[in-house]
Amino acid sequence: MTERCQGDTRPRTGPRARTAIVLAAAALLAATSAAFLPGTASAGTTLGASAAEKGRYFGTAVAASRLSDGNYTTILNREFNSVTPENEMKIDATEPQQGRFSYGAAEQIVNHARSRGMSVRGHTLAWHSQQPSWMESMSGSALRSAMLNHVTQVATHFRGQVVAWDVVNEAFEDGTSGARRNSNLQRTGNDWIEAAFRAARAADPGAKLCYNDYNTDNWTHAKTQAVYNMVRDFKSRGVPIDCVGFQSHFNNDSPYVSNYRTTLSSFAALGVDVQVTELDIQGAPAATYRSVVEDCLAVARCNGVTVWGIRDSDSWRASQTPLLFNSSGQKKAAYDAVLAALNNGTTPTDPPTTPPTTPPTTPPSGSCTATLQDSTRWGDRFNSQVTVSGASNWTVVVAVTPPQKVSNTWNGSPTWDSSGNVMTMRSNGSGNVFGFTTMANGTWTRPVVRSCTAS
Ligand code: 9MR
Repeated sequence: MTERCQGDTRPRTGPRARTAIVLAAAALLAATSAAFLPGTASAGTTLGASAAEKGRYFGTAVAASRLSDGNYTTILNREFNSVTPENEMKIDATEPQQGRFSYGAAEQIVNHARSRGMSVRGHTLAWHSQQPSWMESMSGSALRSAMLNHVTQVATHFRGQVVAWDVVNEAFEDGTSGARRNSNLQRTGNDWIEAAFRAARAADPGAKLCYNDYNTDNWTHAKTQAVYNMVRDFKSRGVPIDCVGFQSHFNNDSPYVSNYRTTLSSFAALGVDVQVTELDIQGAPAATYRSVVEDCLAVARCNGVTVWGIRDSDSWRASQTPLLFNSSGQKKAAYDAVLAALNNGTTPTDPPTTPPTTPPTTPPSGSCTATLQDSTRWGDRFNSQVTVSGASNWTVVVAVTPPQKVSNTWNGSPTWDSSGNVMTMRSNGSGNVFGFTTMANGTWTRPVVRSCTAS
Protein backbone atom coordinates (compact mmCIF):
# COMPACT_ATOMS: atom_id res chain seq x y z
CA MET A 1 0.00 0.00 0.00
CA THR A 2 1.33 3.40 -0.89
CA GLU A 3 2.06 5.84 1.92
CA ARG A 4 0.53 8.72 -0.02
CA CYS A 5 -3.10 8.71 1.09
CA GLN A 6 -6.22 10.43 0.01
CA GLY A 7 -6.20 13.97 1.31
CA ASP A 8 -2.43 13.95 1.56
CA THR A 9 -1.18 17.46 0.96
CA ARG A 10 2.50 16.87 1.47
CA PRO A 11 4.45 19.40 -0.55
CA ARG A 12 5.45 18.24 -4.01
CA THR A 13 9.00 18.96 -5.02
CA GLY A 14 9.60 21.75 -7.48
CA PRO A 15 10.70 25.36 -7.35
CA ARG A 16 7.40 26.68 -5.97
CA ALA A 17 7.24 24.17 -3.19
CA ARG A 18 10.86 24.80 -2.34
CA THR A 19 10.28 28.56 -2.23
CA ALA A 20 7.34 28.07 0.09
CA ILE A 21 9.43 25.85 2.33
CA VAL A 22 12.26 28.36 2.44
CA LEU A 23 9.88 31.22 3.26
CA ALA A 24 8.14 29.19 5.93
CA ALA A 25 11.47 28.17 7.43
CA ALA A 26 12.67 31.78 7.40
CA ALA A 27 9.53 32.93 9.20
CA LEU A 28 9.93 30.17 11.73
CA LEU A 29 13.55 31.01 12.36
CA ALA A 30 12.76 34.68 12.77
CA ALA A 31 10.16 33.81 15.39
CA THR A 32 12.50 31.37 17.10
CA SER A 33 15.44 33.70 17.29
CA ALA A 34 13.18 36.45 18.64
CA ALA A 35 12.15 34.13 21.44
CA PHE A 36 15.76 33.17 22.13
CA LEU A 37 17.25 36.64 21.95
CA PRO A 38 19.50 37.19 24.93
CA GLY A 39 19.89 40.45 26.78
CA THR A 40 16.21 41.36 27.06
CA ALA A 41 15.23 44.00 29.59
CA SER A 42 13.95 41.54 32.16
CA ALA A 43 16.84 39.06 31.89
CA GLY A 44 17.57 37.57 35.27
CA THR A 45 14.10 38.22 36.66
CA THR A 46 11.79 35.92 34.70
CA LEU A 47 12.16 32.29 33.68
CA GLY A 48 11.98 32.89 29.94
CA ALA A 49 14.36 35.83 29.85
CA SER A 50 16.89 34.08 32.08
CA ALA A 51 16.72 30.94 29.95
CA ALA A 52 17.18 33.05 26.82
CA GLU A 53 20.37 34.44 28.34
CA LYS A 54 21.64 30.87 28.20
CA GLY A 55 20.36 30.31 24.68
CA ARG A 56 17.47 28.14 25.97
CA TYR A 57 13.73 28.46 26.36
CA PHE A 58 11.56 28.01 29.42
CA GLY A 59 8.10 26.80 28.55
CA THR A 60 4.83 25.59 29.97
CA ALA A 61 1.91 23.45 28.94
CA VAL A 62 -1.10 25.63 28.21
CA ALA A 63 -4.80 24.77 28.19
CA ALA A 64 -6.89 26.85 25.79
CA SER A 65 -9.75 26.89 28.28
CA ARG A 66 -7.60 28.83 30.76
CA LEU A 67 -6.61 31.64 28.42
CA SER A 68 -9.60 33.65 29.67
CA ASP A 69 -8.24 33.51 33.25
CA GLY A 70 -6.36 36.77 33.82
CA ASN A 71 -4.25 35.44 36.68
CA TYR A 72 -3.12 32.55 34.45
CA THR A 73 -2.30 34.65 31.40
CA THR A 74 -0.50 37.28 33.46
CA ILE A 75 1.95 34.62 34.67
CA LEU A 76 2.12 32.94 31.27
CA ASN A 77 2.93 36.16 29.44
CA ARG A 78 5.41 37.35 32.04
CA GLU A 79 7.40 34.19 32.69
CA PHE A 80 7.44 31.86 29.70
CA ASN A 81 8.82 32.03 26.17
CA SER A 82 7.67 28.62 24.92
CA VAL A 83 4.28 26.95 24.99
CA THR A 84 3.04 23.38 24.50
CA PRO A 85 -0.71 22.86 24.01
CA GLU A 86 -1.58 20.40 26.80
CA ASN A 87 -4.32 18.53 24.91
CA GLU A 88 -5.39 20.65 21.94
CA MET A 89 -3.04 19.17 19.32
CA LYS A 90 -3.67 15.55 20.23
CA ILE A 91 -5.30 13.23 17.72
CA ASP A 92 -8.76 13.24 19.32
CA ALA A 93 -8.74 17.06 19.31
CA THR A 94 -7.43 17.65 15.79
CA GLU A 95 -9.17 14.83 13.88
CA PRO A 96 -12.29 13.98 15.90
CA GLN A 97 -13.87 12.35 12.85
CA GLN A 98 -11.77 10.71 10.19
CA GLY A 99 -10.76 13.24 7.57
CA ARG A 100 -12.41 16.13 9.44
CA PHE A 101 -9.84 18.28 11.06
CA SER A 102 -10.47 20.70 13.89
CA TYR A 103 -7.81 23.20 14.81
CA GLY A 104 -9.65 25.95 16.69
CA ALA A 105 -8.41 25.36 20.24
CA ALA A 106 -4.86 24.63 19.07
CA GLU A 107 -4.82 27.79 16.96
CA GLN A 108 -6.01 29.82 19.92
CA ILE A 109 -2.91 28.74 21.85
CA VAL A 110 -0.56 29.08 18.86
CA ASN A 111 -1.82 32.60 18.16
CA HIS A 112 -1.59 33.63 21.81
CA ALA A 113 1.99 32.39 21.97
CA ARG A 114 3.32 33.59 18.64
CA SER A 115 1.79 37.04 18.90
CA ARG A 116 3.83 37.47 22.09
CA GLY A 117 7.11 36.09 20.71
CA MET A 118 6.80 32.70 22.42
CA SER A 119 7.73 29.59 20.45
CA VAL A 120 5.41 26.57 20.21
CA ARG A 121 6.16 22.87 20.80
CA GLY A 122 3.66 20.63 19.02
CA HIS A 123 2.30 17.71 21.04
CA THR A 124 1.65 15.10 19.63
CA LEU A 125 1.13 13.57 16.16
CA ALA A 126 1.14 9.81 16.78
CA TRP A 127 0.23 8.22 20.13
CA HIS A 128 -1.57 5.12 21.37
CA SER A 129 -3.62 7.28 23.77
CA GLN A 130 -6.21 10.02 23.25
CA GLN A 131 -7.07 8.56 19.87
CA PRO A 132 -10.53 9.37 18.56
CA SER A 133 -12.84 6.36 18.64
CA TRP A 134 -12.69 5.93 14.85
CA MET A 135 -8.92 5.43 15.07
CA GLU A 136 -9.06 3.23 18.17
CA SER A 137 -11.11 0.72 16.25
CA MET A 138 -8.80 0.62 13.23
CA SER A 139 -5.93 -1.76 12.52
CA GLY A 140 -3.48 -2.88 9.89
CA SER A 141 -2.79 -0.98 6.69
CA ALA A 142 -5.92 1.16 7.07
CA LEU A 143 -4.68 2.40 10.44
CA ARG A 144 -1.17 2.92 9.09
CA SER A 145 -2.54 5.08 6.28
CA ALA A 146 -4.82 7.00 8.62
CA MET A 147 -1.97 7.65 11.03
CA LEU A 148 0.35 8.89 8.28
CA ASN A 149 -2.38 11.05 6.82
CA HIS A 150 -2.99 12.55 10.27
CA VAL A 151 0.71 13.32 10.72
CA THR A 152 0.86 14.89 7.27
CA GLN A 153 -2.28 16.98 7.61
CA VAL A 154 -1.58 18.36 11.07
CA ALA A 155 2.13 19.05 10.52
CA THR A 156 1.27 20.72 7.21
CA HIS A 157 -1.43 22.85 8.81
CA PHE A 158 0.97 24.22 11.42
CA ARG A 159 4.00 24.34 9.12
CA GLY A 160 6.26 27.24 10.06
CA GLN A 161 4.49 27.83 13.39
CA VAL A 162 5.78 24.93 15.45
CA VAL A 163 9.47 24.87 16.41
CA ALA A 164 9.50 21.23 17.52
CA TRP A 165 6.98 18.40 17.18
CA ASP A 166 6.58 15.43 19.48
CA VAL A 167 6.07 13.25 16.42
CA VAL A 168 5.67 10.03 18.38
CA ASN A 169 4.77 9.82 22.05
CA GLU A 170 5.24 7.00 24.58
CA ALA A 171 5.88 4.08 22.25
CA PHE A 172 7.81 1.88 24.69
CA GLU A 173 6.71 -0.44 27.51
CA ASP A 174 7.39 0.35 31.14
CA GLY A 175 9.31 -2.18 33.18
CA THR A 176 12.32 -4.22 32.30
CA SER A 177 11.42 -5.63 28.87
CA GLY A 178 12.74 -2.75 26.77
CA ALA A 179 10.03 -3.69 24.29
CA ARG A 180 7.80 -1.53 22.17
CA ARG A 181 4.41 -0.83 23.71
CA ASN A 182 1.81 -3.20 22.34
CA SER A 183 -0.58 -0.71 20.73
CA ASN A 184 -2.74 -0.66 17.64
CA LEU A 185 -0.05 1.49 16.00
CA GLN A 186 2.73 -0.94 16.90
CA ARG A 187 0.70 -3.79 15.43
CA THR A 188 0.77 -2.06 12.03
CA GLY A 189 4.48 -2.95 11.88
CA ASN A 190 7.65 -2.11 13.78
CA ASP A 191 8.54 0.61 11.27
CA TRP A 192 5.53 2.76 12.20
CA ILE A 193 7.66 5.20 14.19
CA GLU A 194 10.13 5.91 11.42
CA ALA A 195 7.27 6.17 8.92
CA ALA A 196 5.69 8.85 11.13
CA PHE A 197 8.98 10.78 11.32
CA ARG A 198 9.41 10.67 7.53
CA ALA A 199 5.87 11.94 6.99
CA ALA A 200 6.42 14.75 9.50
CA ARG A 201 9.69 15.81 7.86
CA ALA A 202 8.04 15.94 4.45
CA ALA A 203 5.16 18.00 5.84
CA ASP A 204 7.22 20.51 7.84
CA PRO A 205 10.91 20.44 6.93
CA GLY A 206 11.65 23.38 9.26
CA ALA A 207 10.42 21.80 12.50
CA LYS A 208 12.60 19.78 14.84
CA LEU A 209 11.19 16.28 15.09
CA CYS A 210 11.25 14.70 18.55
CA TYR A 211 10.52 11.33 20.11
CA ASN A 212 8.90 11.96 23.54
CA ASP A 213 8.47 9.60 26.51
CA TYR A 214 8.28 9.27 30.31
CA ASN A 215 10.30 7.07 32.70
CA THR A 216 13.27 7.50 30.40
CA ASP A 217 15.14 9.70 32.88
CA ASN A 218 17.12 7.03 34.72
CA TRP A 219 20.07 6.04 32.55
CA THR A 220 20.13 2.50 33.95
CA HIS A 221 16.48 1.70 33.16
CA ALA A 222 15.68 -0.73 30.36
CA LYS A 223 13.17 1.70 28.87
CA THR A 224 15.79 4.46 28.68
CA GLN A 225 18.22 2.10 26.99
CA ALA A 226 15.58 0.89 24.56
CA VAL A 227 14.77 4.43 23.43
CA TYR A 228 18.49 5.20 23.23
CA ASN A 229 19.02 2.19 20.96
CA MET A 230 16.14 3.25 18.72
CA VAL A 231 17.53 6.78 18.36
CA ARG A 232 21.01 5.43 17.64
CA ASP A 233 19.56 3.14 15.00
CA PHE A 234 17.53 5.99 13.46
CA LYS A 235 20.60 8.23 13.29
CA SER A 236 22.67 5.48 11.70
CA ARG A 237 20.02 4.84 9.03
CA GLY A 238 19.17 8.47 8.31
CA VAL A 239 15.67 8.41 9.77
CA PRO A 240 14.85 12.11 10.26
CA ILE A 241 14.91 12.55 14.04
CA ASP A 242 16.25 15.77 15.60
CA CYS A 243 15.44 15.59 19.28
CA VAL A 244 14.34 13.50 22.21
CA GLY A 245 11.84 14.78 24.77
CA PHE A 246 12.14 13.67 28.39
CA GLN A 247 8.76 14.22 30.00
CA SER A 248 10.23 14.12 33.52
CA HIS A 249 7.07 13.60 35.57
CA PHE A 250 8.84 12.95 38.87
CA ASN A 251 7.07 11.57 41.91
CA ASN A 252 7.73 9.20 44.79
CA ASP A 253 7.34 6.14 42.57
CA SER A 254 9.43 7.58 39.77
CA PRO A 255 11.90 9.97 41.38
CA TYR A 256 14.54 12.22 39.91
CA VAL A 257 17.91 10.46 39.94
CA SER A 258 21.35 11.99 39.78
CA ASN A 259 22.23 10.13 36.58
CA TYR A 260 19.64 12.26 34.75
CA ARG A 261 22.44 14.45 33.40
CA THR A 262 24.18 11.35 32.08
CA THR A 263 20.96 10.41 30.32
CA LEU A 264 20.62 13.83 28.69
CA SER A 265 24.26 13.99 27.62
CA SER A 266 24.31 10.40 26.35
CA PHE A 267 21.37 11.03 24.06
CA ALA A 268 22.87 14.35 22.95
CA ALA A 269 26.05 12.51 22.02
CA LEU A 270 24.03 10.57 19.44
CA GLY A 271 23.61 13.85 17.54
CA VAL A 272 20.13 14.86 18.66
CA ASP A 273 18.91 17.76 20.76
CA VAL A 274 17.32 16.95 24.10
CA GLN A 275 14.44 18.78 25.75
CA VAL A 276 12.75 18.48 29.14
CA THR A 277 9.18 18.45 27.92
CA GLU A 278 6.65 17.93 30.75
CA LEU A 279 8.42 18.63 34.02
CA ASP A 280 6.52 18.37 37.29
CA ILE A 281 7.79 17.06 40.62
CA GLN A 282 5.62 15.80 43.46
CA GLY A 283 5.72 18.36 46.26
CA ALA A 284 7.87 20.68 44.10
CA PRO A 285 11.09 20.32 46.12
CA ALA A 286 13.23 23.33 45.28
CA ALA A 287 16.49 21.38 45.25
CA THR A 288 15.18 18.84 42.73
CA TYR A 289 13.80 21.51 40.44
CA ARG A 290 17.14 23.22 40.63
CA SER A 291 19.01 20.02 39.76
CA VAL A 292 16.86 19.38 36.70
CA VAL A 293 17.54 22.86 35.36
CA GLU A 294 21.24 22.62 36.13
CA ASP A 295 21.38 19.28 34.33
CA CYS A 296 19.82 20.79 31.24
CA LEU A 297 22.15 23.78 31.31
CA ALA A 298 25.13 21.43 31.64
CA VAL A 299 24.29 19.77 28.32
CA ALA A 300 24.93 22.01 25.34
CA ARG A 301 22.24 20.31 23.23
CA CYS A 302 19.54 20.64 25.91
CA ASN A 303 17.39 23.32 24.29
CA GLY A 304 15.09 24.10 27.18
CA VAL A 305 12.67 23.04 29.87
CA THR A 306 8.86 22.92 29.76
CA VAL A 307 6.84 22.57 32.96
CA TRP A 308 3.51 20.75 32.67
CA GLY A 309 1.30 23.60 33.78
CA ILE A 310 1.60 26.96 35.52
CA ARG A 311 -0.19 26.82 38.91
CA ASP A 312 -0.70 23.72 41.03
CA SER A 313 -4.41 23.96 40.30
CA ASP A 314 -3.64 23.69 36.56
CA SER A 315 -1.77 20.39 36.98
CA TRP A 316 -3.02 16.98 35.87
CA ARG A 317 -1.72 15.93 39.31
CA ALA A 318 -3.01 18.93 41.26
CA SER A 319 -3.10 17.06 44.58
CA GLN A 320 0.67 16.55 44.36
CA THR A 321 1.24 20.35 44.13
CA PRO A 322 4.07 19.70 41.66
CA LEU A 323 4.45 23.07 39.91
CA LEU A 324 6.26 26.40 40.33
CA PHE A 325 3.27 28.55 41.28
CA ASN A 326 0.67 27.81 43.95
CA SER A 327 -3.00 27.77 43.12
CA SER A 328 -3.27 31.52 43.73
CA GLY A 329 -0.45 32.17 41.29
CA GLN A 330 2.18 32.98 43.92
CA LYS A 331 5.77 31.94 43.24
CA LYS A 332 6.87 28.93 45.28
CA ALA A 333 10.36 28.18 46.58
CA ALA A 334 10.85 25.95 43.56
CA TYR A 335 10.36 28.98 41.34
CA ASP A 336 13.18 30.85 43.08
CA ALA A 337 15.42 27.79 42.76
CA VAL A 338 14.74 27.47 39.05
CA LEU A 339 15.37 31.15 38.44
CA ALA A 340 18.62 31.00 40.41
CA ALA A 341 19.72 27.94 38.45
CA LEU A 342 18.95 29.70 35.17
CA ASN A 343 20.98 32.66 36.40
CA ASN A 344 23.69 30.12 37.20
CA GLY A 345 23.86 29.87 40.91
CA THR A 346 23.57 33.51 41.76
CA THR A 347 20.68 35.87 41.58
CA PRO A 348 22.89 38.47 39.97
CA THR A 349 23.71 41.21 42.41
CA ASP A 350 25.52 43.24 39.79
CA PRO A 351 22.91 44.99 37.73
CA PRO A 352 23.22 44.01 34.08
CA THR A 353 25.96 46.16 32.67
CA THR A 354 25.15 48.75 30.06
CA PRO A 355 28.66 49.18 28.74
CA PRO A 356 29.89 51.04 25.72
CA THR A 357 29.56 49.35 22.39
CA THR A 358 32.79 48.53 20.60
CA PRO A 359 33.14 50.29 17.28
CA PRO A 360 32.17 48.09 14.37
CA THR A 361 35.00 46.30 12.66
CA THR A 362 35.84 47.95 9.37
CA PRO A 363 34.77 45.45 6.80
CA PRO A 364 36.92 44.76 3.78
CA SER A 365 34.85 44.80 0.64
CA GLY A 366 32.62 41.78 0.19
CA SER A 367 32.41 41.18 3.90
CA CYS A 368 30.13 42.17 6.73
CA THR A 369 30.08 44.15 9.95
CA ALA A 370 30.04 42.57 13.40
CA THR A 371 29.36 44.66 16.50
CA LEU A 372 30.04 43.24 19.95
CA GLN A 373 28.10 44.41 22.99
CA ASP A 374 28.53 43.34 26.59
CA SER A 375 25.47 41.80 28.19
CA THR A 376 24.85 40.36 31.65
CA ARG A 377 27.80 39.99 34.02
CA TRP A 378 28.00 37.63 37.00
CA GLY A 379 30.66 37.09 39.65
CA ASP A 380 32.61 34.63 37.50
CA ARG A 381 31.56 35.20 33.89
CA PHE A 382 29.85 37.48 31.42
CA ASN A 383 27.77 37.36 28.28
CA SER A 384 28.48 39.09 25.01
CA GLN A 385 26.17 39.64 22.07
CA VAL A 386 27.36 40.11 18.48
CA THR A 387 25.13 41.70 15.85
CA VAL A 388 26.04 41.06 12.22
CA SER A 389 24.93 43.29 9.38
CA GLY A 390 25.55 43.10 5.67
CA ALA A 391 25.18 39.34 5.23
CA SER A 392 22.86 36.55 6.25
CA ASN A 393 25.46 33.82 5.72
CA TRP A 394 28.41 35.01 7.77
CA THR A 395 31.53 33.88 9.56
CA VAL A 396 32.72 35.94 12.51
CA VAL A 397 36.01 35.37 14.30
CA VAL A 398 36.10 36.39 17.97
CA ALA A 399 39.06 36.15 20.35
CA VAL A 400 38.98 36.03 24.14
CA THR A 401 41.96 36.78 26.36
CA PRO A 402 43.57 33.82 28.15
CA PRO A 403 42.86 32.48 30.69
CA GLN A 404 39.29 33.35 29.68
CA LYS A 405 37.30 30.50 28.13
CA VAL A 406 34.01 30.54 26.26
CA SER A 407 31.62 28.19 28.07
CA ASN A 408 28.40 28.55 26.12
CA THR A 409 27.16 29.95 22.81
CA TRP A 410 23.81 30.47 21.12
CA ASN A 411 22.40 31.26 17.68
CA GLY A 412 25.51 30.18 15.74
CA SER A 413 27.79 27.20 15.05
CA PRO A 414 31.18 27.63 16.70
CA THR A 415 34.55 26.04 15.94
CA TRP A 416 37.80 26.72 17.78
CA ASP A 417 41.49 27.08 17.04
CA SER A 418 43.91 24.82 18.86
CA SER A 419 44.44 27.36 21.70
CA GLY A 420 40.72 27.42 22.43
CA ASN A 421 40.86 31.22 22.58
CA VAL A 422 39.78 32.03 19.02
CA MET A 423 36.23 31.14 18.12
CA THR A 424 34.98 31.05 14.54
CA MET A 425 31.22 31.44 14.64
CA ARG A 426 29.18 30.61 11.54
CA SER A 427 25.55 31.51 10.93
CA ASN A 428 23.25 28.55 11.41
CA GLY A 429 19.98 30.04 10.30
CA SER A 430 19.15 31.51 13.73
CA GLY A 431 19.38 35.10 12.59
CA ASN A 432 22.04 37.79 12.73
CA VAL A 433 22.60 38.05 16.47
CA PHE A 434 24.64 35.46 18.26
CA GLY A 435 25.85 35.34 21.83
CA PHE A 436 28.31 33.62 24.06
CA THR A 437 29.33 33.30 27.71
CA THR A 438 32.94 33.82 28.72
CA MET A 439 34.33 32.40 31.96
CA ALA A 440 36.48 35.29 33.18
CA ASN A 441 38.98 33.23 35.17
CA GLY A 442 40.04 36.53 36.73
CA THR A 443 40.34 38.49 33.48
CA TRP A 444 37.53 40.82 32.48
CA THR A 445 38.87 42.07 29.14
CA ARG A 446 36.13 42.42 26.55
CA PRO A 447 36.37 39.83 23.72
CA VAL A 448 37.45 41.23 20.36
CA VAL A 449 35.83 40.73 16.98
CA ARG A 450 38.67 39.98 14.56
CA SER A 451 36.77 39.64 11.31
CA CYS A 452 33.41 39.24 9.67
CA THR A 453 33.20 37.46 6.34
CA ALA A 454 30.19 37.03 4.12
CA SER A 455 29.92 33.55 2.63
O1 9MR B 1 -2.08 16.86 31.13
C1 9MR B 1 -2.84 16.07 30.24
C2 9MR B 1 -4.23 15.82 30.84
O2 9MR B 1 -4.95 17.03 30.87
C3 9MR B 1 -4.95 14.79 30.02
O3 9MR B 1 -6.16 14.46 30.66
C4 9MR B 1 -4.09 13.56 29.85
C5 9MR B 1 -4.80 12.53 29.03
O4 9MR B 1 -3.99 11.50 28.62
O5 9MR B 1 -2.87 13.90 29.23
C6 9MR B 1 -2.12 14.75 30.01
O6 9MR B 1 -0.87 15.03 29.40
C7 9MR B 1 -0.03 13.89 29.21
C8 9MR B 1 0.82 14.16 28.00
O7 9MR B 1 0.00 14.43 26.90
C9 9MR B 1 1.74 13.00 27.70
N1 9MR B 1 2.53 12.66 28.85
C10 9MR B 1 1.81 12.46 30.07
C11 9MR B 1 0.94 13.68 30.37
C12 9MR B 1 0.29 13.54 31.72
O8 9MR B 1 -0.61 12.46 31.70
